[in-house]
Amino acid sequence: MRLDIIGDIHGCFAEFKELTLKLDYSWKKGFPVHPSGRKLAFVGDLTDRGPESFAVIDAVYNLAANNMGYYVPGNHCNKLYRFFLGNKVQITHGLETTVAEYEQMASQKQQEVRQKFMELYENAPLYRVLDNNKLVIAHAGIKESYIGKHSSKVKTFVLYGDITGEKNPDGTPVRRDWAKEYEGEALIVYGHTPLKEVRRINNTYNIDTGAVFGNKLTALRYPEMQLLSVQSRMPYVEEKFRKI
Ligand SMILES: [Mn+2]
Repeated sequence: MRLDIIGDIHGCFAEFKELTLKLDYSWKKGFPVHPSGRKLAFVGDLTDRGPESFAVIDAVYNLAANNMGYYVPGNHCNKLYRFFLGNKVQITHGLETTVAEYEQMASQKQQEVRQKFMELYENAPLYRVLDNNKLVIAHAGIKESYIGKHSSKVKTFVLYGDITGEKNPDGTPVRRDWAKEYEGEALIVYGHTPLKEVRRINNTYNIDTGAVFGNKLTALRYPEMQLLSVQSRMPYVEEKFRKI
C-alpha cells in the first residue's frame, strides 16, 4: 500500500493542488491521479478559514467516489455536517468562511455541494486502520486502547483529541499529550493541532503544519516516510501554533 497522507487543508485548495503536483499527481476530471497508482489520504478538516473549502470537498469527494482516496473527518467536518443537517451550530472558528462561500452559490449548486459533502462524511469511518493494522489515520490521533473501538468516547477523542473539558487561559480546550504516552506498534498519522514543523514521537506523526495559518501544507509519503511541503499563501498567524 502506497499512500500520500495530507495534513489539515482548511480550504487552502491552491496549496493542496500545488502539493499534489509536487507529489507527481496530475489533475484529470477534477481530481489528482498518480501515474503509478498511489492513493491520497486526508486527516480531515478539509474546510473552514481558507478561501476554497468547496473546491477541496469536491476533489476529495471525487477521490473517495473513485476509490482513490481515504478520508477521515475532523472536528470542522463534523460541525459543517451538523450545519448541513440543519442543527443549530455556532458559525464561528472558520465556519463563517465556508458558510459565506456556500451562501454565494445559486440554490441548485448549494444542493449539489451539500449532497456531496454529506455523502462523503456519511461514508467515512471515524478513523482508518490500513495496511494490515500497521497504519492508523485519525484526525486528532487515537490511543492504542481505542483502536478497533467506536464508542462516543472514541469519537470525541479522534475529533477533538485528548481533551479534559477544561479551558486554557486563551479559551482553547486543554488537550493532554497522548502521543507522548503512545506505546503502540501501529503508526498513527494525525493533524488537528497546528505546528510549525511535523512532530514525530513514539510512532506518531502530527502532519498539521498550519497551512491555513500561513505556514505550510504537508504530505507524508507512506511507507517511504518522506515529508513534502508547500508554502502557504495565507497570512502568518504566530499565536495559532502550539509549542509542543
Ligand atoms: Mn481539527
